[in-house]
Amino acid sequence: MRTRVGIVGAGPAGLLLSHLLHRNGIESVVLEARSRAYVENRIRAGVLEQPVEQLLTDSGVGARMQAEGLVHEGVILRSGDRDHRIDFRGLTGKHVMVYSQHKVVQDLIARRLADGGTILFEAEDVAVHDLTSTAPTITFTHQGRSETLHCDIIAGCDGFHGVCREAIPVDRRTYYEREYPFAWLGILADAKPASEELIYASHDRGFALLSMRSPTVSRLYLQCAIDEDLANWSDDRIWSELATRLGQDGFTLGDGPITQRGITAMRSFVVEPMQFGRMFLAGDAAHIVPPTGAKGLNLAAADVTVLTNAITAFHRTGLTDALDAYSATCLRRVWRAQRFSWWLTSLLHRFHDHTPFERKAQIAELDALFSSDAQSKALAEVYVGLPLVL
Ligand code: RFL
Ligand code: PHB
Repeated sequence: MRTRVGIVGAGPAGLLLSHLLHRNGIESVVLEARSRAYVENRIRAGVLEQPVEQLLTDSGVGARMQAEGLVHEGVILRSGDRDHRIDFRGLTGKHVMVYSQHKVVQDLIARRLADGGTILFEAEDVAVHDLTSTAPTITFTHQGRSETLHCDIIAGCDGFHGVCREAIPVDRRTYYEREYPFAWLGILADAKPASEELIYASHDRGFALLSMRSPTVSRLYLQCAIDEDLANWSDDRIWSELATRLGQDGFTLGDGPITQRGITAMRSFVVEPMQFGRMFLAGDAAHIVPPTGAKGLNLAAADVTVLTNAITAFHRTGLTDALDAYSATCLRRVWRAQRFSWWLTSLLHRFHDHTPFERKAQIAELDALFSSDAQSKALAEVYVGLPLVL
């Protein structure tokens, strides 16, 4: 088999890249380890920055998002009995869109297939080769047959646990990493969201987040121990802990059947550079942010925008300048999002290794944010989304 761009991974990064390349007349093949049903139902992110919403709309895959997505013009930060609303519209003129990642994935798959694109699901034993040559290859097994995909360029969009990043020789890459001493327990529930806007709550018992997927489906998270056992969390215990941490006079959470639950580790991670020879990493394959800033999916969209531009320039002129600059171009925005996600995580969570002094300083920092338009605006500017290409 031969194609111009071999893409490993049919998450948001790989699918959007394939779609954007197609719009520029560049052919690609996507190889995905999981089944179509699996990737289309994997519950993950829910907040799209305005530039990402715009990208999906402008590239012709935004119709369902515009019909079903929820426009949010602010978020609420809650600390004890104090609320502070970050007014996105007032502070930046922008908003975010609450729309499930798995629907973005469904929309992109439907569109790629309608446009005649090739996505090979359940591709096994995917491996990348000859990365420093001008003719790299990907080997894999599909429907029991061993295949070799010859390409000009490989895009490693295979997420944090994929194979592409690890194919970069150890002495040609640097990992920057931070782990956090807690995790998130997340649920999806058939319950009307108790607030029209997201609530990020800093509480003595730990952080909690109220989010949503639709006017009838709530998405809620609790800070929990890193080695938390889900079996210890009955539905009653989850709802009661959420009510305690999100609770305030006059605020009732409401409840309903929990339809999904899971534990998410919290990590900050970047590989530099995000490229090796003719292979380019995008999305979670190259970087992970803790979910507090809602940046992961959005960063993936920014990376593939830069990569599409670079591949298109190469395709049209034969020049590799933009490809050579890919990593440096992406990393500027990646590190801005890393800093933001780390900072918001540090501000809102309980750290059990904090000294009393550090805890007091954390509360004072929240107080300063709640009292300052300037600080609120700085938060809002990054939350609604920096330009996709900095
Ligand atoms: P993905 O989505 O992990 O897709 C990678 C794909 O590669 C496949 N794969 C392979 N395919 C072939 N061969 C192999 N060897 C392969 N190995 C892996 C995988 O099956 C998969 O289909 O990475 P991508 O495309 O880079 O997208 C990144 C986003 O998924 C991720 O950053 C976000 O979900 C993070 N995230 C959030 N991001 C936001 O922007 N806003 C949010 O509100 C938000 N909330 C979240 C989140 C992530 C969460 N979890 C579960 C980690 C909330 C949570 C709870
Ligand atoms: C979500 O709705 O899943 C969500 C929202 C905001 C975040 C993280 C996750 O910061």
